[in-house]
Amino acid sequence: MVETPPIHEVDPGAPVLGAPPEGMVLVPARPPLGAFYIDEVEVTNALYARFLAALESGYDHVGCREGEPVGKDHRGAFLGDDRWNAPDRPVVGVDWWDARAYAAWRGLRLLLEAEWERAARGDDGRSLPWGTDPRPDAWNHGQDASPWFDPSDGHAYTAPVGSSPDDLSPFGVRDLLGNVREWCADPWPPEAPEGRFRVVRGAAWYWYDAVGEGDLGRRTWLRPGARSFALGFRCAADAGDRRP
Ligand SMILES: [Ca+2]
Ligand SMILES: [Ca+2]
Repeated sequence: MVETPPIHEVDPGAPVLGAPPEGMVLVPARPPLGAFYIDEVEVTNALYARFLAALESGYDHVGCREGEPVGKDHRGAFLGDDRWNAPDRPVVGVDWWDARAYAAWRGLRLLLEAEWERAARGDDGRSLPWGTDPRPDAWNHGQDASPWFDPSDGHAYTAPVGSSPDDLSPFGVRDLLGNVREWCADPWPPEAPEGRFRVVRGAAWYWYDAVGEGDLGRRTWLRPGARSFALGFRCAADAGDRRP
């Protein structure tokens, strides 16, 4: 497993050069995408709790309010449920607005779907992190029959982030295949800039993200206000030098 990364403040107006911010990895440029940094692991409950604490201490998230429903407090839907709330597990029950607000608080942003795709599938467009052969023991997934979760991979529900050593992308990003699905920035359908839905990528520990269904090409979409105990997110930032 990977230790929960510390929080980092990144000035979005400044080019980010050199080594990636701690807790993030660099994905090199491949036109039309520039180089970008991406969280190595899904945003954890520990980090999200720091965002909630900042809100309670008066942090004004005015910069992330465009289009946001009025009065949101950004508290996840399952804060009182011990199955999901260990500090090292991915935060779940957060809607798209929550995810975007958290990213803005860190000085980061949500991933474009194309960036998620590049980070996960690498230069060869692989369907699974290790290639093409299904490996049911290698990632945290569910099953397509009741009770919908599958503990045979070592985890019935969400796993501590980075618990599946082989769910590792060519660039060193963990759990893009499984654990929780992840909000992306993009509206869906893409031709509608203010589309009714937002793109969700990856599979998760629950239900239809069964081992036979889940691969890195999996895309779903949900209304931006949707919350799920199988849905979280991670953050990204431009790597200002656009180096190859
Ligand atoms: Ca599982
Ligand atoms: Ca994931």
